[in-house]
Amino acid sequence: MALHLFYHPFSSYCWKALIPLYRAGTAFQVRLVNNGDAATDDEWRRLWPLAKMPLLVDDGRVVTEASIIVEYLDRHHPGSSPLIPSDADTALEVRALDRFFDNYIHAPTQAIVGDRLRAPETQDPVGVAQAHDRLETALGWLDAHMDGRAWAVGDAFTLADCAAAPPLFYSDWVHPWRDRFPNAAAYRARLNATPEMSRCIKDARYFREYFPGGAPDQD
Ligand SMILES: N[C@@H](CCC(=O)N[C@@H](CS)C(=O)NCC(=O)O)C(=O)O
Repeated sequence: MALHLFYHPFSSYCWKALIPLYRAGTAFQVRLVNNGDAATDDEWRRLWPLAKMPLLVDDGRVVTEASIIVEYLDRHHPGSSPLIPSDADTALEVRALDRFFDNYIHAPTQAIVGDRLRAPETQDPVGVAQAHDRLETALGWLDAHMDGRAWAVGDAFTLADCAAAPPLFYSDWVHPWRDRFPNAAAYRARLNATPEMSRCIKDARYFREYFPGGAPDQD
């Protein structure tokens, strides 16, 4: 099989790449990393020394960064509806929202989780407080943006929604927010109910006990 995805089922950025694969029903070779298989981990690090997942390899072509993987899949292994709109200005809006979700929802969520993995003497309470503030501001903006909308941009599911679904899922675990931002919460629920996200959530359930600080007993 030509298409290989190096990933872990519990990784939020990997969900972002899995969503378009599942949507399109694209067959791919599962390459589980950080899961006890040293040979696969070595191959992953050799292909991408920064050792970030997801990593896509298509017939030897290495594709890094989740946003680029989604765009690559949309171009080379498309589903029935495009994830990047054909209208150039709408495509810019989609990419802007993709950056919003990565930089202002995903990054602070990762910062809070990452801090929990540090030894107490190297923890960074100031950075964690800033991450909570950043999340609160970003979610407030998103709540107003989602008023009257089903998806992040226009009427169709796009790259922006692939970017939104994983960090909206996990951010609520570390910074419970759903009662304060009802439009964003309804959007999160809509995303979680898609077949692709339902599959990601189900496949990751086994790993929940490893969530730093403990996973809440809810999706
Ligand atoms: N900018 C990267 C971020 C990917 C990322 O942070 N992936 C995490 C998992 S969610 C990872 O690789 N963690 C492993 C590590 O940092 O060692 C992207 O968009 O793909």
